Amino acid sequence: MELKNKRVLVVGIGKSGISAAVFLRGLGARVTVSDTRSAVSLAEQIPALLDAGVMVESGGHGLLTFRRQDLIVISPGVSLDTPEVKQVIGYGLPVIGELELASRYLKGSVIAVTGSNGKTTTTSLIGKIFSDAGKPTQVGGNIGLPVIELIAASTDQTTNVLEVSSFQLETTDQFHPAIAVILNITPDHLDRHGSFEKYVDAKEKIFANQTSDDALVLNADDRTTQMCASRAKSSVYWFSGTKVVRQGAFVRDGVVCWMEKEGGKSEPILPVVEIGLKGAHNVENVLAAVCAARLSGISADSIRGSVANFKAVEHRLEYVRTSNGVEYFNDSKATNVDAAIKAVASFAGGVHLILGGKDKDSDYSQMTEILSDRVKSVYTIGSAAEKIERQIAGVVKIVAAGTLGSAIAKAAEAAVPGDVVLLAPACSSFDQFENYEHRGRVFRQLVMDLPG
Ligand code: UMA
Repeated sequence: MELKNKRVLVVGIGKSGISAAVFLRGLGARVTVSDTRSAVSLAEQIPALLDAGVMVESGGHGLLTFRRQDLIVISPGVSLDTPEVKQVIGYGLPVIGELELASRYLKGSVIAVTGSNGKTTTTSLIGKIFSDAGKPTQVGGNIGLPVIELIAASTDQTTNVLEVSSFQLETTDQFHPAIAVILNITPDHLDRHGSFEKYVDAKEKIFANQTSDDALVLNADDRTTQMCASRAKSSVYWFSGTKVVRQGAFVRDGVVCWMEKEGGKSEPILPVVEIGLKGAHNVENVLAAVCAARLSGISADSIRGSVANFKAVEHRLEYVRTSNGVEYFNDSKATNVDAAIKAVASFAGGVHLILGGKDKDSDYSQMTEILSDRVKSVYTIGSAAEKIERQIAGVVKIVAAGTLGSAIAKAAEAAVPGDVVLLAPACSSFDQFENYEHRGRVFRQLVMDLPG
């Protein structure tokens, strides 16, 4: 679609919306942005947008603003169920997301990574493997840099490694990665998608436009991703931390191996002990990255070096410090139940676990087994605290801490040398923090301030 002089509305003035608006102005479109936040809370963003020739609507979405457009671009945080969006879709107006818009202009090849957990770590690791191997590489997407920001520097030789969320995938149409990775699919964002089935549908859009020339990398140990294979037109490669797969990456005798073709010869990549990340889920992330790298012709030796040198990403099971013999870990990115279970499973026991935040319609009773196995005490925080306490009652000692500061203080008091204090809250952060990064930074600071 030629966008010069076309009327385009961008919904949401966050990172994605600002990038989209400025980019669209560059294409010569007549751009309006609309946000539910007040002009006061957008005081930092509005002047620059006006300077760029963008019209701004703040304090709510006007239905008339929405109707008078040729194209509507929505930010990932904006639901397709937003009344104004729903209505214009009903009128037949094209509505796409920032990822779709960006991918129409992005040059080079795309490796896209989705999943309920592990996306950021895997995306960063793939990015490192590719750039270490000397390939022109860019990393972006849900990881924090809107894909639109990658367009300017992209060339036909660029590999664009994109972390893509269900929110971004939901509004794609032509998005077409050469390699798509689905790490796992477990319940998350049910408050936004309405049901697990709809969440899975959104995730599956990652391979909707793939052909037999493309590759789809799936987790052989995850029931929901296994079922994706039958709907894919691309070549499917598997990864597994527990069994040998026909075609893909797996662990045998403590060594990560790659099998290019069913019935072929498997190739050792690196011993599992060389992986510098904690937890079985991180072995899966490495296996997925190995698939993407070997499919792109990067040598086993080069992959080995990159993986061995790769350290935990901020807020993902990030080691903070040891104080009085107690280790502190920040997994603020464990924003759903499955991620929190995986985080706890990375430790043999003696865990003091901080849980809570804003609930996402989650079922915390799924944690009971791991709690009774490995956790000494749970410290609850935030608005989900009461629900969590109800759903895990009787399984483990529960301390109603209320705030992160109080939880850390109480855990530090109770923990003995050899124990672990872990922030893996299983909830989003928006009740008490700006976002999960903010929550993780506050955790780190409070832990650094502990005596000892
Ligand atoms: N807004 C409206 N109307 C609405 C809803 C929101 O106007 O109905 C406005 C808000 O007032 C706000 C703006 O939209 O001003 C925010 O837009 P946004 O939530 O899409 O935020 P961005 O800053 O554009 O960040 C988005 C992703 N956010 C979400 O998916 C919620 C970021 O992922 C991503 O890093 C960024 O684009 C760049 O691609 C964050 C995230 O939490 C990290 N992702 C979820 C996750 O990982 O679990 C999916």
